[in-house]
Amino acid sequence: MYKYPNNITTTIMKIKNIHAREILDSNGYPTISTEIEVWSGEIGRAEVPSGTSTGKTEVVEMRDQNPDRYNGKGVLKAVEIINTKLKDLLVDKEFTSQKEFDQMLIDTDGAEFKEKLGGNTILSCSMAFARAVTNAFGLQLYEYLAMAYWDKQYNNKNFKLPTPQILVMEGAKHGNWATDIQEYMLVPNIETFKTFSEALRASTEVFHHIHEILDSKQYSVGLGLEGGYAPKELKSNEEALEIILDGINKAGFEINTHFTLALDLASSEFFNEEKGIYHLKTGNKILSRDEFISLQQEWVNNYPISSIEDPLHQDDWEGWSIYTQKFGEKIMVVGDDLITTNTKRISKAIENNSINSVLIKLNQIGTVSETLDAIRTTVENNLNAIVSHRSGETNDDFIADLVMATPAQFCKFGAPSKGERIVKYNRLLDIEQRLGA
Ligand code: 2PG
Ligand code: MG
Repeated sequence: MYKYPNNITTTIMKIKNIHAREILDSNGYPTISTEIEVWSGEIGRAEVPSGTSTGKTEVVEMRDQNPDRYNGKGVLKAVEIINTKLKDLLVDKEFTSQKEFDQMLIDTDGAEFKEKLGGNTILSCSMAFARAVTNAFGLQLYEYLAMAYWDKQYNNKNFKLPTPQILVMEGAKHGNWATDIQEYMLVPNIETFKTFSEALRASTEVFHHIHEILDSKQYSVGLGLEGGYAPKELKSNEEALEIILDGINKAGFEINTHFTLALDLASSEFFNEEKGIYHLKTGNKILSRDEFISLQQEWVNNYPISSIEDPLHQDDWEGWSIYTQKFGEKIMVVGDDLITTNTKRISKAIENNSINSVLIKLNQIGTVSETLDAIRTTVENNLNAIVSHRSGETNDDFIADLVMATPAQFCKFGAPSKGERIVKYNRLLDIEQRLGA
C-alpha cells in the first residue's frame, strides 16, 4: 500500500503566485505555459496542447484573433487573464482538493464551453496546480492524480501500464491529405510482449521498417503533424494498410500474435454537411452513410483491425448506434469528436449504445477534475478509455501520468519520431522502471 506523507489529506493547498506566458506548440502556433507556486515554495508548470481536427462540442480556446500576430492565433489575452484576473482570484486562496480548485475556475468562467476565460486558460492553471501540489507533497504526478481519482488511499497495484495505439502513418488534415484516413496505428498485443517497454520496442522497429519500405518504393518519408509517415504517392487508403502489414512482416512479427491495427477516420473532416455525404478524396468516392459503413466492413474483413475511431461524423447519433450494433462485438468503436471528453455526452452514448470506447483529451473539457470524471464514467460503465495527445503538442508529459493514475486501459501518443510525442513514451518507460514492472 502506498503511504501518503503524514499530513497529506489534511494539508491546505495555498497558492503563493501564478504566472503565464505565451510559448509555441509543435505546429509553431502559440499556446500557454503556466507556473503556479504553492505555500512551500514548490513550483508546478504546465503547457497546454491544441487540436487540428477538433470536435464541435470541445471547450473554446481563447485566441487573440489579431491577424497581425500568428495569423490570429496568439494567446496574449489568455496569458493576460491569468496574470491579472486569475492571479487576483487565486493568490492566497486555500484549497483542499484538485476538485475545489477546478470548480472555482469553472464557476468563475460560468459558461458551458468555458468561452469567457478560455478552455486553454483554465486548463493550464488546472494542470499547473496539480503539478505544484505534486511537487509540494514530494509525490510523482501519477500518485497525486490517483489520489484525485480515487479520493482515498489507493493501492500500488492499481498502477498498470497501458496498451499503446502507436501511430505509424498519417493522412487527412494531419498528413497533407496523403489519404482520407487520418491515423494508422499499431496495437501491440500486450499478452505477447508482456511489458510496455517491449511493446514500444517492437512497434518502433516496425516503424523503422515502414521507412525502408517507403524508401524502396521511392515514396516520400516526410512526416505528418504527429510524426507518422504521410507519403503523397499513396494510391489508396488500403495501400497504407498493405505497407504497414509488410512492415510488421519485415520486422519479424506476426499479425494478431504481435499486432493488430487501429484507425482514426476522423470522419467529420470529409463529411459534407450540406449534401449529407462522405467525400473520400482518394479515388474521388462519394458515399452515403450505408455505403461508408459497407466500405468499413470490407476493411474490417480484409485487415486485422481491432479499433476504429470516429467512423461516422459527429452529429450522426443514430448512425453511431447502428454502427456499434454492427461492429461493437468485434472492434473498439471509439468516440472522439462525438464525445469530446464530456461526461454528459458519454452518458448519452451509453444510453444509445453509440460506442464502446472513449477518447480522453484534457483540453476538450478544460480541467483535470472533469477529465478524471470522464474516465470514471467511461470505465465504470465497462467502456474502454484511451488517453490521447493532440496534434499540436508540447514537451509536457502530463498525459503519461494521467493514464497511469486511472484505470484507462489505452493511450494514444503519436509516432515514435518527434520529441513532443517521445517525451510521453519516455515518461511511461520511466514509470515502468519506478514500479519495477
Ligand atoms: C484526434 C487528435 C489526436 P487533433 O483526432 O484524435 O490524434 O487529433 O488533436 O487534431 O484533434
Ligand atoms: Mg480522433
